[in-house]
Amino acid sequence: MTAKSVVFLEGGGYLKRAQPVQLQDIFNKYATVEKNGERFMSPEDFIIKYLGLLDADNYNANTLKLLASIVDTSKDGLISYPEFQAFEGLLCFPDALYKTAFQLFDTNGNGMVSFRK
Ligand SMILES: [Ca+2]
Repeated sequence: MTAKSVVFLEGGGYLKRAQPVQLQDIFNKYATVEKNGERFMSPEDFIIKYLGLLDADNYNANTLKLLASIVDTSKDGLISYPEFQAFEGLLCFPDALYKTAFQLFDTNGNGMVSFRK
């Protein structure tokens, strides 16, 4: 595997499932967008600040969009608390995590991911 994929899979300890109350606190801490009284995370809030997956000063906008779209199931460009919660739940299942990681690296959509050995 490439160094990048290892970073994603380990992901700074976020695999530990948070309790609902903590989860709401975590979400509010990172959510910078407010719309109609509801808080949302922007793709930057979620991918860069929360997950720390990309370098804040030097990231690919397409990669950011791709990563955020996995969680943004309503495809409105913002991550709501229910979407965030669903993602946290998803990460409890290693298979789902690998599938997500696979989709991330299968950027040309051919179902194949090539890792240099
Ligand atoms: Ca959304």
